[in-house]
Formats: sequence, structure tokens, C-alpha cells
Amino acid sequence: MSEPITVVVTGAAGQIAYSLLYQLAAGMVFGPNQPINLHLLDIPVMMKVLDGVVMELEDLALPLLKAIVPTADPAVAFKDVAAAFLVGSMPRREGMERKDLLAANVEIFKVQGEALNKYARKDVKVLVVGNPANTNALICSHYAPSIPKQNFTAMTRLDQNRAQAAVASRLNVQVDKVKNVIIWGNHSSTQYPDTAHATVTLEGSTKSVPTEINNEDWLNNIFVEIIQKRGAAVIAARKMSSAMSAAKAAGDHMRDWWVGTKPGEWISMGVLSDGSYGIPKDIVFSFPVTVENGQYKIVQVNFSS
Ligand code: NAX
Repeated sequence: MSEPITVVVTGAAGQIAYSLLYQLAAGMVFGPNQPINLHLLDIPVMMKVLDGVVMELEDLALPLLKAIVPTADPAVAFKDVAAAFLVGSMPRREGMERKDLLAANVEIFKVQGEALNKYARKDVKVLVVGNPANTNALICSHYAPSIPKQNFTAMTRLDQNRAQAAVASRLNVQVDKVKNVIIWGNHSSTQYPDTAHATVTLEGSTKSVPTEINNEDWLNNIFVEIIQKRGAAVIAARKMSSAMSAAKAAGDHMRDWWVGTKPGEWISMGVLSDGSYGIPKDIVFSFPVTVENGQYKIVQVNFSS
């Protein structure tokens, strides 16, 4: 068994964290041989709720979970962390202007960036889930200059999982038969889910998704809109935003970043743009990537083929 690593989850008393923490404690993200210390950060008024979460984590009786530290202090939360899930952010409330939301989140991610800079491991892997995730990741990295900018990523894996599931359902195959759907952009209604290079395994051989679906209107319009509006559809039905699926996606993102992607498989992550595909440099944007030895690489897809 390895030495424990320390993992922080912010927004730890919230609904995404509630589903995420079990995956972390059960070894589904960092592997079955990797013990962890969990640091749980939330705001002072949520400390009582967080106590309940701690009790439940204890009651899981999971051997990989070595220590649990609930706190409202970023200095404690980010101490020695090897992986950070930044889930907590200021939600947009009725009547709130976008600029108010941005201002509130700049403050949160400034404080957390500074704490990462000061207290975290320099090789910490940071996944920002809290919206607007791309902007928050960029702000956070700006305030953590001692940590490489490549270590800050934003989540579009939920969109990828939704897109993969929608294609699989359309083709009536198991979801794991569909690969390399790409999410371009941001986790918002402006994202572009792209199946142009996606493949599906049918009776043991690899086929092109666009060829198999053979319906441009569905692929270019209906499917795109379904994925762009899926979050809103979940809210309309559940009266709350996606949580179980968002937590699963956060686990998938970090696991693939930690462990690596499978040969021939791409995943989508919001990462610092290197100018690929004409996207301005130094903004956080979702690209297809592969991961090896803990380092991701933007896939250079050939669009002329
Ligand atoms: P909840 O409102 O259930 O939980 C958020 C938690 O964050 C609360 O406990 C709150 O007290 C805490 N919090 C607020 N400010 C904090 C701070 N400064 N430090 C630490 N904790 C703080 O929201 P939940 O449903 O868990 O969603 C969390 C975030 O994920 C939201 O911003 C949401 O928009 C975003 N999402 C992002 C997705 C993505 O694909 N990137 C998909 C799902 C989700 O919508």
C-alpha cells in the first residue's frame, strides 16, 4: 500500500460533493491501493452540515480513507494537497447580473488560488467544477504562480459523458462502445459537442459514428441542442442541478488525468489553450486530450480527412 495522498474537495457540504466523496473514499478515482486523507472545505455557515457529511464518511467504513479534515479555513484545506476538486462556487441567483456572479467568483477563486500557491504540493492537479468553470480555473491559476498553469483544468467531462450516452442510445449500443466524442469550448450552452471523429464498435469492428447514424440533421442540430440544453432539462425535471452525474464526471476526469487514458481514446478537458485550432492562447478551453504519465496533450485532429 502506498503512502496516503491528501485530496481537497471544496463545496464539500453541497450536492455534487455528496456523491463525489464516496467515489474518492472507495478508491474509484485514485485506485484501490491509494489511501487518501480527505480535506473538506466549505463556508462557516455550512460547518454543521459538514459534520453530518463527516459522520457519513466515517460510517462508510472504508479502509482507504485515512483522515478526514472538515474546515472553513483555506490554509488548512489546501495544506499538502496532491489533488483538488474545486466544486464550491457562487451560484447565479434570480435577478443576479452575470458581472455580479463573476465578481463573487473572482474573490472565491483568488483566495483558493493563493492558498494553493502557498500550501499545496507544486505538482497538485486542480479540477475546477464550480461555474463558470473555465474562467474560475484561469483566475485560480493566476493567483497560484508557483504551480504550473497546465495543472489547472476545468470540467467538460459531464458534457462528454452526456454526448457519449446520447450517441449510444441513438445507435442502440452500450455506452462504452462509443469513443472520441469531443466537447469544444466551455461547460455552457455555447459548447460544441462534436461527433465528426467519434467511433462506435459494432460486432467487433470500429465504425465512424457519423456514417452509422447517417442523419446530418440529427447530428448537427438535434444532438447538439440536446447536449447543450441537457443541464437545463435535468433542472426542469429534478428542480435541482445535475449532481450524481456531475460527481461521476469529476471522478472520471481526475482518474484519467491521474492514471492515463486508454490507447486510441481521447477525453475532453478544459485546459490552457496553446493556440491549437486557432483558439487564443492562454484561455481555458475544452479540447480533446490524451494523458500519459500524468501529463495531458491536446490531440491534433485532422479535419481535412
Ligand atoms: P451546491 O449549492 O449544492 O453546493 C455548493 C457548495 O459550495 C455549498 O455547500 C456552498 O456552501 C459551498 N461554497 C460556496 N462558496 C464556497 C467557498 N468560497 N468555499 C468553499 N465552499 C463554498 O452546488 P452543487 O450542485 O454541488 O454545484 C456546485 C457547482 O458545480 C456549481 O457552481 C454548479 O454550477 C457547478 N456545476 C458544474 C458542472 C460542470 O460540468 N462543470 C455541472 C454541474 C454543476 O452545475
